Amino acid sequence: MIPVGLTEAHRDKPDPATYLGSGKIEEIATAAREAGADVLIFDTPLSAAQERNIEKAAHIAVLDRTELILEIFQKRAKSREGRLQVELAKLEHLSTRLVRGWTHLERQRGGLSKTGGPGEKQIELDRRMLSERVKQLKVQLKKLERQRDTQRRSRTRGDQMTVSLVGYTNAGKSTLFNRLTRSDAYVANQLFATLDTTARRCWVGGSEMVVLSDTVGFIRDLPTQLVEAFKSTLEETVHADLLLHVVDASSEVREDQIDSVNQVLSQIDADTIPTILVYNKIDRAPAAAGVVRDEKGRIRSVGVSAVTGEGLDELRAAIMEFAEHWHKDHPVKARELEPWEQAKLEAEARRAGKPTA
Ligand SMILES: Nc1nc2c(ncn2[C@@H]2O[C@H](COP(=O)(O)OP(=O)(O)OP(=O)(O)O)[C@@H](O)[C@H]2O)c(=O)[nH]1
Ligand SMILES: [Mg+2]
Repeated sequence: MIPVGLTEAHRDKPDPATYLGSGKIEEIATAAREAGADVLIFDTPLSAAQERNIEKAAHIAVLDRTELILEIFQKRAKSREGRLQVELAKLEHLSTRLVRGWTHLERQRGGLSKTGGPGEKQIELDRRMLSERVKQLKVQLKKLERQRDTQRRSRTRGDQMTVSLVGYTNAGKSTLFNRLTRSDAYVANQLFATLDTTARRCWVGGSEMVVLSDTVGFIRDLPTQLVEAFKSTLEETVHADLLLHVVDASSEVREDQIDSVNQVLSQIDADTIPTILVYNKIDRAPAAAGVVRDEKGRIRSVGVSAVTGEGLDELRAAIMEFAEHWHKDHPVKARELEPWEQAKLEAEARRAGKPTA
């Protein structure tokens, strides 16, 4: 998709039928025709009726914000689970549209006849096929979810803290993940580069390792259908002992982005998990490296650059501090390690990002 034009419109109250006024729609339609555009994208959710009415008035296809996000997710989805989750979200979205179209038809008929015409039959059929497919998808996803659960249990040995990277899309989570775990998760200057959760062991100090997960990025007004469909991927986050909330410190709207992320976190019941704010990209922001504490001495935020590596030692130390507290609540029987076990642990730590001094 290549953008060919951008228009802003200010209205106190959106028109219930067409969202914008007819003059504005006319203006946009003309601009779109001149630019040779194939589709109009609205950066706001539209009702099914609004979308249809604008399409009719402007003679051009219309996508709303929810549909745009769904399209991008569909492009990015690579794993089987990711593809199924996106398909589910799209169908759930479609079904809300069909239902609306349905009540719209019913209203037109004024409730005069119970036996509908062909329009009604078609919608009924579509709806039945849709709900069949939705059922299938949910069964398949449930199966994958159980596998994921088993994997998670086998990964977390019980004596290792789990840490999840969360944050606005494009904040630099995957870059940080790669840097901390010496891996090569996909990094790109685009929205929703990551759709699947990856987890690796990550060394944070001494012989301490945590399980670090890289997750899907959030965005303002993330469609609820997507949050629903991605629940099992997001579960990884919900089960974490600690969240690193990665923020693009160089963004002018970073505070809004923090709010949006917090909103999604509360949607998935992850807002009570201890969190460190990680201000990333300080190489191009006026933010400082290092730890900021609140008045009680608790860690609030850490400034880092995942690209230059600045602040990463402090970040590891901050995680280590949490890990020490965590171990107090999760004691395991300690015993003296054999030399070969010590060597094995050391090798593991090096693979998990411990620098060779
Ligand atoms: N200057 C600078 N750029 C960074 C830094 N960290 C990440 N980036 C860039 O920011 C862009 C996004 O990075 P990603 O790691 O893919 O971001 P993400 O948070 O994983 O994004 P999603 O997976 O889409 O949610 C890439 O172009 C990175 O190179 C940093 O510390 N400094
Ligand atoms: Mg990513």
